Amino acid sequence: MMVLRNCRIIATSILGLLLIFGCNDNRLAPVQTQDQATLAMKPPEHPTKIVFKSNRDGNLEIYTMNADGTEQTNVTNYAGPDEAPCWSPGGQKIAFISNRDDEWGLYIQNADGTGLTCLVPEGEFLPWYPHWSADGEKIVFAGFYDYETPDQNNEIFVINVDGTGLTRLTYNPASDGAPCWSPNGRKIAFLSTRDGNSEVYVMNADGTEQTNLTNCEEADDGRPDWSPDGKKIAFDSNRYGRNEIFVMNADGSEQICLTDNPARKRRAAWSPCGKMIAFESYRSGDSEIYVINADGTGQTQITDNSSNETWVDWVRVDN
Ligand SMILES: [Ca+2]
Ligand SMILES: [Ca+2]
Ligand SMILES: [Ca+2]
Ligand SMILES: [Ca+2]
Repeated sequence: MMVLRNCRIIATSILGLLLIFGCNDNRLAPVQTQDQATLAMKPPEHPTKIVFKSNRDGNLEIYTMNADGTEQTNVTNYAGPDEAPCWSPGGQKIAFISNRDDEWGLYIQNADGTGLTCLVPEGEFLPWYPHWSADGEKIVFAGFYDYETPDQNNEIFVINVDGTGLTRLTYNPASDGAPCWSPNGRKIAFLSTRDGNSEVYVMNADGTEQTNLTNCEEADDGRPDWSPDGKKIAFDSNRYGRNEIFVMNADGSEQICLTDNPARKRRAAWSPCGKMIAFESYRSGDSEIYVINADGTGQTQITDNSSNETWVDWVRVDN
């Protein structure tokens, strides 16, 4: 296994420009005329939004915000815990886990908090960790199969967003979780402890060919997230003694560390343009959302609140 460490933390103005103007690759091109300058200052055609969870209002709620940290909005406003949010493609809806009426379920609602529906009730699955497919038609999630039995362990399931077609993908006595669709929908990356500690795996969308990508026996590797072009996977790992953010090729080669400071960092999430990665970090004691360029430069704190801001997902919002 080749493990290359490439830890660079250099503040740059490029990240700030990207955060302000969104994910249009052309915005960093040289501006030579007034017309081009005017064009460069136009608002992005497709703004992006970040979703995360926080306990700032006294219990766990789901929040949305712009990628520069502005307009942080509580979109659940429910007295019970709301967890594990993810965007639908296009940012119109949010899937998340909530405990309502003393039962944990997988819920879907519009991004403004309206239209709440329960997709997967607690039942025998205890759903967790939803992730929406890029075609908008399916959600993959982790859940306990028959979780009230002594040998309970997490498995991965897929369900259509209309509630039909529930399918179990893993059959393994170890914990299987944190599933994430590839952008083309053909693969699912996930975590499993089947080889003795947490590793990032990949499988075909039908559950076949489950393959260990990280192969790092000395460490626990955390939540995978595919780059928008499908070529890279971001994840976190404690292989250097503390949780840092890593990227690797989608076949597991060239595992590179992007961060290097004492604070624990978790749950990487790519930006829609593939140039940045968001994550949670406890650098200031409690957790905040940070953003870093995909090459490890320009680490920037996005939230600033004495509560815990975690579990980030990032989407390009369709008009
Ligand atoms: Ca809540
Ligand atoms: Ca399992
Ligand atoms: Ca590992
Ligand atoms: Ca905080």
